[in-house]
Amino acid sequence: MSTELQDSATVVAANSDWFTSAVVYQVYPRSFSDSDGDGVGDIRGIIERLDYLHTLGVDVVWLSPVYVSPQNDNGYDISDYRDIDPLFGSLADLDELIAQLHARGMKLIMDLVVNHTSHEHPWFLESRSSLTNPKRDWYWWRAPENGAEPNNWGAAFSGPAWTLDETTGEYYLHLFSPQQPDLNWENPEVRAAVYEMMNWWLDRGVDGFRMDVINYISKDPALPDGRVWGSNRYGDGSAFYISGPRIHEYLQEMHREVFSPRAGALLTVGEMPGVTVDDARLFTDAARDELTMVFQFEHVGLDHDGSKWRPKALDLVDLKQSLGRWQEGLAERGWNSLYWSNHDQPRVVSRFGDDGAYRELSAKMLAGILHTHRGTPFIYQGEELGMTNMAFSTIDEYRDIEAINYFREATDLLGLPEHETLASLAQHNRDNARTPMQWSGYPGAGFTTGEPWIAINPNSARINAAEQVGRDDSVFEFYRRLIALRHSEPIIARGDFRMLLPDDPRVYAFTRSWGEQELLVLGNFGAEPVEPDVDPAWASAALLLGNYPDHTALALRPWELKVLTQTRAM
Ligand code: TEU
Repeated sequence: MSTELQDSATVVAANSDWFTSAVVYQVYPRSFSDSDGDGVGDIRGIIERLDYLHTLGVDVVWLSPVYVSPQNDNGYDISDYRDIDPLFGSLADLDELIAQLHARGMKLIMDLVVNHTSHEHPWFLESRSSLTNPKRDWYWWRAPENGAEPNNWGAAFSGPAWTLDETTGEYYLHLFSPQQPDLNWENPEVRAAVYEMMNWWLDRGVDGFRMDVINYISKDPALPDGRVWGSNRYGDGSAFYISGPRIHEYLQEMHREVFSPRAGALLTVGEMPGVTVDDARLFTDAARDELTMVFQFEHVGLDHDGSKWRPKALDLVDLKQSLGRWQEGLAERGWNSLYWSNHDQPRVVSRFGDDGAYRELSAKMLAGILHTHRGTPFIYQGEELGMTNMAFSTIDEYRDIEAINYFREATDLLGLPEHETLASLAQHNRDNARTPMQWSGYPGAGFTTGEPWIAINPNSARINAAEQVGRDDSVFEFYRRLIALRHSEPIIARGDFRMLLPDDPRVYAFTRSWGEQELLVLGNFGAEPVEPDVDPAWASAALLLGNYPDHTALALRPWELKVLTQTRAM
C-alpha cells in the first residue's frame, strides 16, 4: 500500500466535514468477486480486492446488503439483521473486511434496510401468527375493505401493495414485493429495535449507513387511496409515504439514539426517491441533526416517461436544469450526494454516453462532469472501467424480481407481445448494473471460476480491470485522477458552483470558485465538435484535467471534457 495514499485518506477522515472531500465506492457483493467458485460474489472476494480499491483511491465503501436473506430482492429483504448470509460468508469475514479497510484508511458503510423486512424475518412470522400477538402492530395490518385490498396502492414490483394473509384474514402492506412487508414505524418498539440493531453494527466498527428508502418510513396512518395515473391499474400512494408526517421526527430521534455520540465520524446517506430540494435541505442541514446527505432521484428520472419501461432520450437542458437546481438549493445549507450509477440504474456510459466508438471518451467525460460538482461522488462498481449495459435476449436470462414480475404482468395480464416487453425492459432494467465485475479477459472475467449467477457481459474480453489499471489513458486511471483531485483541491470539494449555458442542448458548462481560483468545466455531450459560448478569456487558461491527450483552446471535440483553471485578480 502506498503511504502517500494512506496519508491522504487519513487526513480526510480527521476533519468533521471529511465527507466533502471523500469519494464513496459501492460494492454490490453478489457481483463483485467470488472467492469460493459458487458463482456468487462474497466477502472474502471483496477482501481480496481491497488493494484495487485502495489504488483507485476511494475513501469509503458502501456495501449492499450481506445480511441473512431469502434473496427475493438480492438481500434487500432481510430475515436476520445481525448475521451474514452464508452465501456471502460469516460475521468473522465481515469483521476482517472492516479491519482490512480501516488498515488502509478506508471506511465501511452498511446498507440499512428498515422500511421493510423479509416476510421470513422472525418479527413478521410472529406478527402474522395472530391478531393478538405482541408484534402484530410492528407491521401494517388492515381488515379487507368490501372484501378487497384496504386501499388502491400498487407495489413497486408489480401488483397491489397489499397481500391477504390467510392466518388472520387481514392484509399486510408491502410497498415493494409481498416478500418485503413494511415495518410500522408508528410503533415505538419498532424504532427502538432498529436503533439497537444500528448501535450493534456501529459498535462492531462500521462507519455509517446507506439507508434504503428511508423517506418512506413515515406513512399517513389513514392510508388514503392514491391517485391513478393514466391507464395504470393501481393508485400511486407516494403522496402518503414519501417524506411522510413524522419523517424528520424519526430521523432526529435516530440521530439522538444512534448517531450523536459519534456523529462527526459517521457517514449517513438516506436513499430518498421523490425527495424535493427543500426537504433534502432539511434532512442534511447539519444544524438539524438528521443525515449527512441524501440520494435524490430527479436526474435519473429524466430519460423516461413516467414509467421506467417507457424510455425517452435525455434532453441535456433538463439534466442541467435539474442538477443545477440541486447545486443551488443545497449551496448554503445541506450537502449533495453525486451519482450516475448504482445497482438499480443502467450503466451510465450506455445511458448518457456512447458505449460504442466513444465509450472511453464519453465515460471519462461523464465522470469528469459529475466529480467536479459540489457534493460527495459515489462510484458504482465497474463504472470506473466504463462497463456497459448488457444485452439480454430472453426473459430467462434476467434475475431481477422487478424485471421478471413486470414481464409476467405485461405479457400475461396486459397481453403485450414478448418481444415488445423485452424491448421496453432493455434500457432501464436493473440487471444491466448487476452483471459481474469485469476483472480480466479470461473466462469468468476473473469474477468466478464457477458458473456465475447471472451472465457475464461478453465484452469483458475487452473491457476489464487487468487491461486498465496502470494504462495511463484508461477510464480507471481517469477516475483515479479525479479522486486524487478531490483530495488535493479544496475548490473541487468545497468551491462555489455556478451553472453556465443552461439552454445549450450539447454543452454542459459550469464554474467553481474558491478564493482567487476559478475552474471552468466543459463537457461535450455528443460526437459533433462544438464551440462553447463561454467567455473567450478562458482560452488562455491552463488545463487541469481533460480526456484528450492534447489541449486545443475552447473548442470541444467529440465527448470532450475540459477542466480549466485560472486565478482571478481580486
Ligand atoms: O430502491 C428503492 C427505489 O425506489 C428504487 O431505486 C427501486 O429500485 C426502483 O423503484 C425500482 O424501479 C431500494 C434499493 O436500492 C433496491 O435495490 C431495492 O429493491 C428497494 O429499495 C427495496 O428494498
